[in-house]
Amino acid sequence: MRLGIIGLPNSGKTTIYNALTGGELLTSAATTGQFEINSATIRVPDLRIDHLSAIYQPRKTTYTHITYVDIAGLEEGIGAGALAGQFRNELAQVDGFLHVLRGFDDERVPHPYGAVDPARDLATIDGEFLLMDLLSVGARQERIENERRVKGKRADPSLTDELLLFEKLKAHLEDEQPLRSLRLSRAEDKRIRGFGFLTRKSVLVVINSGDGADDSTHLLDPPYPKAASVSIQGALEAEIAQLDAADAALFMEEYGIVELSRSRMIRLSYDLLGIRSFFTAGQDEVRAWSFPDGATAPQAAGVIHSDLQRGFIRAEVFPYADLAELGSEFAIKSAGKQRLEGKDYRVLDGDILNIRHNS
Ligand SMILES: Nc1nc2c(ncn2[C@@H]2O[C@H](COP(=O)(O)OP(=O)(O)OP(=O)(O)O)[C@@H](O)[C@H]2O)c(=O)[nH]1
Ligand SMILES: [Mg+2]
Repeated sequence: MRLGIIGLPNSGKTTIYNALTGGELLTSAATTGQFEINSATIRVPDLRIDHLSAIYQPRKTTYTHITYVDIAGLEEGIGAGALAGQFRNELAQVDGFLHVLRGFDDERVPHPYGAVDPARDLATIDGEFLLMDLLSVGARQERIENERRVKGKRADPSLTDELLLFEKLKAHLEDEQPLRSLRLSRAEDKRIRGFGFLTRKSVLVVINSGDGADDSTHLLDPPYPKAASVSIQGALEAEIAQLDAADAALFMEEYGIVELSRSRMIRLSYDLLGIRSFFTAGQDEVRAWSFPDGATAPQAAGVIHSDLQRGFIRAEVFPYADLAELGSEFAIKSAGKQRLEGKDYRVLDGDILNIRHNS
């Protein structure tokens, strides 16, 4: 899973990226501002895994991961500018966005529009993305119409449906609504997935609120679905991310920080993407696996290994919540809480699975 970090110049994208990843990338003060992309894969903190690890005492503990990509250089006008194609490619490839809005005031750091105004900045980039999607929709429509003209009756009949669907997308975008708020059938959604429309992707709005700012004052809820918001003292958390655990604890105490926004941000971005986790647990390894919401037991088994999906017989299942309550796998089994599930079972977030299979 890849999340792209976007936002206006000097909003603090690289700072937030550093806070998330503990990286030591140079912030814009020292880079050229050219097209530049950095990415880092980090583990998703999960208290359930910590707890499972304490119960099973495995040789190895494995968390799920998420990749953050720092995409520099987003500005008003990019939608129609010279780099638009290359930019759109990068943006289209991520699974969702982390949209950084500048909330901090600092005379030494110029704001592209002069004054701090997170709501305006959100609307600006949302507007650019609408425009980029509108251009992609138009380009596709043109291609379809060309094909129909050239091939006449030999043209694929499904192109007519596609043209209708794209008319619908266009009308919605022209109404200045992001595609994430357009209701589509499952088939329609699948049909447009490959186009990577920017306004259809989930977005976590992150307000970089500045030092000592009261977290709650800057919260800004985006006016569309598949979105959430969170605020963070970016510069401060980026510094803390460089410290070892003991120093970080001291630092947090000194500044009166109870909880870092970092973990909340990672969890929120994970949830926003609609990803769920199931676990496998034993003496060798306790491990979290991500799967898409709604996956069946064989599909979940396939996340572990394709052989397990092919040879799937049944899954032994019990929920993490039961284990947390009863304390051990032995107690789960004694209480009759372990179930045997077949091919149609839809795996739930927090299920602990043992796959029985033919090898
Ligand atoms: N005072 C203050 N300065 C910050 C904060 N966050 C970032 N900065 C500073 O703002 C400047 C820009 O931050 P970056 O993280 O480089 O911003 P960016 O969005 O990556 O910028 P570009 O990559 O050029 O688009 C740097 O000098 C940071 O040190 C903050 O919370 N408070
Ligand atoms: Mg940057």
